Amino acid sequence: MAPLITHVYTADPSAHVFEGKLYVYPSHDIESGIESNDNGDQYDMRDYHVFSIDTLKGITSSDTAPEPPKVTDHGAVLRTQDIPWVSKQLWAPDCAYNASTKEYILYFPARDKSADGRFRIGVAVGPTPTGPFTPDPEPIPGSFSIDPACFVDDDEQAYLYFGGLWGGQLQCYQGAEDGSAFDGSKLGPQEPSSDSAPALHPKVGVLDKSMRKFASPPRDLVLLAPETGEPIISTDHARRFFEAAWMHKYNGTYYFSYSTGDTHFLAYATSDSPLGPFTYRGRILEPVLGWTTHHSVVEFEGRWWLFYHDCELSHGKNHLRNVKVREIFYDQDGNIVLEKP
Ligand code: FUB
Repeated sequence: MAPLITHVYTADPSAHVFEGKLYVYPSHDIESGIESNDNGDQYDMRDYHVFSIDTLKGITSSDTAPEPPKVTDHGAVLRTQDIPWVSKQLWAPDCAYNASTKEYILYFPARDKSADGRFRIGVAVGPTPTGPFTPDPEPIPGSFSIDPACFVDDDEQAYLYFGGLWGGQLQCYQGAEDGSAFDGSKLGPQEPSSDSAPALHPKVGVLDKSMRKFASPPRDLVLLAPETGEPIISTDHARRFFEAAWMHKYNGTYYFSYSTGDTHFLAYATSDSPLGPFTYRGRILEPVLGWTTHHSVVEFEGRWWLFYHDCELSHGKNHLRNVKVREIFYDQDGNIVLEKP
């Protein structure tokens, strides 16, 4: 599959169907000249664009598109300078519809203006899927780390999944799963590393009716190894959570998918509850060109799609990425597979 969007660099695509149309909320990568490091400082994004796609019917197999889908760029809908609490780095966003208030809510992580530049999660609210979005003046109270993904269940209860290691700062909150204690000595590419220490878990917060606040403090979303029934251990880098949380539901089962970071897989785990525990199930995607891998899964026009990114357009520059899409399938046991069973 060729890059979906070629006039700007895009990454971390969160895809949703709103009002019958497919909308993609990605990061907007730019070259700002910051040297690459394991803290992710080179990901120095300053605004968000929203894109829409009327149909994906031209895509006839998993990785070819005789007629590439027409993608509309709705322009920059939110900028760093519009958001009072943000200092820099508008990272991977998501969007959700609040049916009770009839508002679209853009969720985004960014560094705040504190001395250590903590990542927090903000919201911006608008009347349509493309905004205009007005940011709340403060981040979501009690929010921390990166990569928010909002999942609204069939009963309209909304959940916010989030977290990211190393540059995403999740390791700074060890021992305080609700984010109430921050350890600045753990900033940077650090995490627990012992065969007896569990990996750090992603977080989930139950949102209140406004979908702009947590109803209760965030908690660990526990990921279990199927062979032990115990939490995945910290040295299991091929399966431990790193970043890029996403939740979807298929046939009544909750699918939590994520990036394994330094092993570059998109992995998934399943549960019968949106709050877990989740049991590791397998990989959705093998490593792509570029260090990061980040995705979303969405049903559209009766088919299931994986939106993801790689670095084809920039010939492999890790911080200049491009969004792609391919069809995915489920086998008879509910496993995600890339080829039609
Ligand atoms: O785009 C910046 C960061 O890179 C995201 O927040 C991570 O998921 C990774 O894709």
